[in-house]
Amino acid sequence: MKWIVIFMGVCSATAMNAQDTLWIVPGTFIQGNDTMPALRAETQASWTGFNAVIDREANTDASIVVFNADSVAHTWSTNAPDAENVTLPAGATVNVELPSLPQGSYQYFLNDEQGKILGAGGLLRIGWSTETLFYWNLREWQPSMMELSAAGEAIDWSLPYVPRHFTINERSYPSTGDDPNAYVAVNLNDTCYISISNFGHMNHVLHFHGFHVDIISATDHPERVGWNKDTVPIRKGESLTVRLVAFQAGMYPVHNHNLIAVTNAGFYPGGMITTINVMP
Ligand SMILES: [Cu+2]
Repeated sequence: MKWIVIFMGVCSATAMNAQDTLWIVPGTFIQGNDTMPALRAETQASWTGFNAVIDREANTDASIVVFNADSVAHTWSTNAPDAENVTLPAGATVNVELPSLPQGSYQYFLNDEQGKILGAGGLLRIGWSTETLFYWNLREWQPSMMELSAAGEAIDWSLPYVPRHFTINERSYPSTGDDPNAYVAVNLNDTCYISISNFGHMNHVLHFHGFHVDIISATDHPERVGWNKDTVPIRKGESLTVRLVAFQAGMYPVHNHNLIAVTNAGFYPGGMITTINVMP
């Protein structure tokens, strides 16, 4: 029986990114002139600044080992239906159950206030294997709020929320072009899938130039599955999957339709902009 389990483990490792351990790591996030205390869910024990993606098979119970390398406890959760909170004590290793889910895109995150604000959490992709896949982890960052939260202060959510940075996979434009998961490079007539998740504290809306995408899954709006749109809203906490059929060659921007979200510390262009590059 043990051998069967080991064999299955090896098999799933050859599919996508069968990450079996995550580290919750504190560090420093630098954007422009802003240096922010931050947290990440890393694929390794040391800080890189990028949140890991978890891939799992569809309709299968799964788990992941999470090591909380921070000096305070955090709370793990996901946006799966009926998700439960799991306490991650400081310095502890916890085996977290992942629910059996249909194919789609979801998110895992830290559900305590400090964990949410300091930005640990990533895509939970379910049921994808050989498809051409990209992912966009959407977040905003308000340095003053992060400083307060890192110091253990409670956040007054009635105050204005004025983020200075807007990122896709922890990068803002033009650095989004350096990320092979954010920059969609495909060949003419390829079909690809993009997992998008909003980890921020505000709603976002993305505008695709050149293409209408098909909504394949949406955690908060299942009625939108099957829609074919060039503008896709993603509510805070929502995850969705879109399918893009690259029927024409060229370079096409994808950008947040909210103008504040395409700036870096107030300067345009920046923030949540990436590119679809279809090579002939
Ligand atoms: Cu546009």
